[in-house]
Amino acid sequence: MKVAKARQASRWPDAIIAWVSDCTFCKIVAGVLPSYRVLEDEHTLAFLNIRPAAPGHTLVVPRVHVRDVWEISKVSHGEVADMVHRVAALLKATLAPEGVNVKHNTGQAAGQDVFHYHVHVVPRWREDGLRL
Ligand code: D5M
Repeated sequence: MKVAKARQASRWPDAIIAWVSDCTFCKIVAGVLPSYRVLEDEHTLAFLNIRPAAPGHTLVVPRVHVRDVWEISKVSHGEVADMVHRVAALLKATLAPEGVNVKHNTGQAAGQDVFHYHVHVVPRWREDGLRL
């Protein structure tokens, strides 16, 4: 069931809608799937990646379900960008990386695996051997 349609069609609480949704990140946002929350605000959530490319690899998502960069609104994109900026600062202060990758995949062809818009924030160190 598509979350946006379910929201329009009912007055069910978000957690129940997320429970019946097939979207993993909607479930995380609603708290019906566990995650390690790094930061959150009214519009966005940042949590640790379950398959981290590096220590501190964080994902930033809008709370609303939106598929990819082609679907996300300009406003929501700005809110996610703001949270990415905060997460990058937090990672710098806590893990002291020498760099950071900020990355988004849209579409299977580009490597998108979870179809709820998300941005990867990956701390980097010289010679960490990562190929992102
Ligand atoms: O990245 C999707 C990312 O989502 C991938 O790196 C794993 C991560 N993932 C998948 N399920 C979970 C849960 N349950 N918690 C945290 N992280 C998760 P993509 O850009 O779509 O390839």
